Amino acid sequence: MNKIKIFGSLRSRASRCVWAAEEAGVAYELVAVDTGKGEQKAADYLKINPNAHVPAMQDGDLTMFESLAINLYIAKKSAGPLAPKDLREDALMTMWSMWAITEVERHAIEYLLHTAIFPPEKRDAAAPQKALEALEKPFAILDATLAAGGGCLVGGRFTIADLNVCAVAMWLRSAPKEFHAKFPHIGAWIMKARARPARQKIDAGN
Ligand SMILES: N[C@@H](CCC(=O)N[C@@H](CS)C(=O)NCC(=O)O)C(=O)O
Repeated sequence: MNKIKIFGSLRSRASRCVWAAEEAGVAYELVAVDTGKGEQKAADYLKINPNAHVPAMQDGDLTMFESLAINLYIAKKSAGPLAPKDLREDALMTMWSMWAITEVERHAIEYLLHTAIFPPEKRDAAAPQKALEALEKPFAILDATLAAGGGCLVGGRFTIADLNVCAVAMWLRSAPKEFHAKFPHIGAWIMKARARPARQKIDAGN
């Protein structure tokens, strides 16, 4: 089987795609694009991802951007347990992936920017609390869904829906324990996901 190419680094959202490829058993090559050096703006890379972001993915003549869409593709390419087994599961896995990006990621990134990424002088002291408040509603929905689904989002097994949502929810790992205490099912689900051999490989390489 030809290797798919994943562009980026394990310190970027490309790690989500590497995690998916490892879980799915899809052969891949991680092609280094270092955003710290501005390599996402190089003319050759812009032909692959005109958004000047990582990750991007190439499989033969298919080129994709958007990490969670790439992951849905990787799961379906593998046709294993990570992938939807029918149209209904496909619909739900797409729904959860879009939900993670629209309802969770924008607040999670605000939290990270103002607690870790921005230099201290650029941080807004009120932003982390505001982000956590905005996350209460989506996290309550996620927590209740996991409680009802036996610790999984779709189909009673670990799927690309869990991986995609978890990869985003993990960004809140440094949030205060009072925040996490409100969502015990999310905490248990993230711990289980982190213990998966495919995820451990990513964390070890990071
Ligand atoms: N929605 C995109 C976001 C991609 C994104 O913003 N990637 C970051 C790295 S994690 C990036 O390329 N940053 C460099 C830049 O924006 O110049 C996805 O999930 O793939």
